[in-house]
Amino acid sequence: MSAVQSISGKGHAANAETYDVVVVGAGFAGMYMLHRLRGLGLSVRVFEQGGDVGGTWYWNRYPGARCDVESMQYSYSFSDELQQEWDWSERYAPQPEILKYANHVADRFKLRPDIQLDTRVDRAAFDESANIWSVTTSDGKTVTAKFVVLATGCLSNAKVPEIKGLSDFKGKVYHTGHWPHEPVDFAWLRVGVIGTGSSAIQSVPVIAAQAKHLTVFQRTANFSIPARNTALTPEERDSSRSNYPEIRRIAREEMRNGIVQELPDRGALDDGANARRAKYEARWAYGGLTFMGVYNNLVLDKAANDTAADFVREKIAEIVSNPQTAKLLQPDNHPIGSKRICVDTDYYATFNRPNVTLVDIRSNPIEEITSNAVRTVGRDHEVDALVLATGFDAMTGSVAKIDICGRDGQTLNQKWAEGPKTYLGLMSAGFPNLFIITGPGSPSVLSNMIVSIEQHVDWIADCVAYMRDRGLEVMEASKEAEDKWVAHVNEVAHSTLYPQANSWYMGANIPGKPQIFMPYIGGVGAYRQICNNVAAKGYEGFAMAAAEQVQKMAVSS
Ligand code: NA7
Repeated sequence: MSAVQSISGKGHAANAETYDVVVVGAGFAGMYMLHRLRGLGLSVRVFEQGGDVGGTWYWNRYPGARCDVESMQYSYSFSDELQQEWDWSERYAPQPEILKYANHVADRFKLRPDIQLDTRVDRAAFDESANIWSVTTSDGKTVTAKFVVLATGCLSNAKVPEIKGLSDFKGKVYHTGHWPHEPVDFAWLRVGVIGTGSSAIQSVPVIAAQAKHLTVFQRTANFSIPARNTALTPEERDSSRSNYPEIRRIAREEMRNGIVQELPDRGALDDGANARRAKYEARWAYGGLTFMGVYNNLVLDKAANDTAADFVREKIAEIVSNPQTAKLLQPDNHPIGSKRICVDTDYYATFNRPNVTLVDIRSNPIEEITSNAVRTVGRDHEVDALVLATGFDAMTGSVAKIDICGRDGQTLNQKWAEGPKTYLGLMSAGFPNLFIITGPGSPSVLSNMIVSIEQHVDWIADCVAYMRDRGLEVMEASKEAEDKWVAHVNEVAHSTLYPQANSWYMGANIPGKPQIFMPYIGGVGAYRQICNNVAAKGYEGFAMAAAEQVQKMAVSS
């Protein structure tokens, strides 16, 4: 039974299918959104560009791909049966297992009948006279819906670099974010990997073990912490499962990044050199993203940050035998943690292998790619296959690919031309009834994504139910609330060291993209509280309309 009975369909093709909600994307966000909306009795259509569910885990199937958040925490919490029955095999789940989990969720909750695969959403246009969205897909069809939810993912628009001659290369070219579904065999091949972000750091050790020779082209060295990945024992799984209510609560409410960890009670300079070193050693031995949680001021105070950065640089020098290679691998142009810290298995040690070469393309840039080589100034590096580990047009790229037209004919791309503007990351003024999951202006990529996805989905579902119960038709972020939020996001970001790096958080990896710090850095706990307070005050900062009546809500301060 449809909750929004008043859809008129006025002005639209008589035969257009009509839904209460269209969801774009069937990754973890889109699947849970579908589940929640169906639970409200709404009619929902999910369009997914890929050939199956799973989103980022469907596309990112490069060798060595795995989550950098521990499995027992990178999982849905909305169903206790689900979290009790699923067995994660390793501390950090490999991509095939996460994809299997996504498929299990789709089957277990019978989501598939409402998901249309292999279908890209090309256009969404809001009809102001009917208060309805028309959504046009790559199969040439148009459907209408009261609400549209963009569950398009933050890291799903793979970025192919504009390097001269790339199309002339005779060998195979792969992008880590768009990896083939068939097995790729690098045995006996000379392989080149361009890029040294998280995807390269995970794949380089695996490719090096297969390839005849591997050449890694590095523009910016990155900080990486050993994962210390290992099989999970039944006891470890049971321990998490029996404590899940508390683990999930702490992740949501008390942690900045949605990952349960011991919270530091002091800054790096409050300890003497020996005590500090002992703490860094302990976290290095423990492994993983929580390294940045040793002290409470590592992303706030450059002097504090330097102590952690120096420690990791020393570790790199200890691991890598060739001093020149070690020096190149030591990051020197950004504070540690200001780019997403990487988590690896044997990355630095891979450069001790006789079949691996590191090429510094910062001081000696790639000039072009020829039919069989990557040409840097004065040298051809011959390769048989190329792996582009060059990242994504993050956070906004997938949204920008859809032609989204809001009030007064304005497109979202026009509105965001100087950087994304949202209220709470959830809505953008001028685009009524259009929600974004983990969009710019929310903690999103700075957090355990599943924690942030569940929070947004629950908030959106509750909001739609609130509107239904009150006969409200249209909801829209107010310009004033949005401006204040954008200023707040910016202010919080600039009180940290994050903006000092040319990161994809800033849009700095895409030529011409406005450089604005996109995610909200205030922490998932504080952010959740803000969103809850907004809802408790009748969706403060949003305008809501019932029939012809528009209630202008007070603007959040
Ligand atoms: P990232 O982290 O954006 O890394 C991309 C890498 O590719 C990075 O080293 C870039 O160097 C390099 N790059 C990008 N364009 C070029 C060109 N044109 N020439 C040479 N090198 C280039 O993407 P990942 O896929 O590794 O990881 C993304 C996130 O996914 C990660 O943070 C995790 O959250 C999961 P640069 O730093 O720009 O000098």
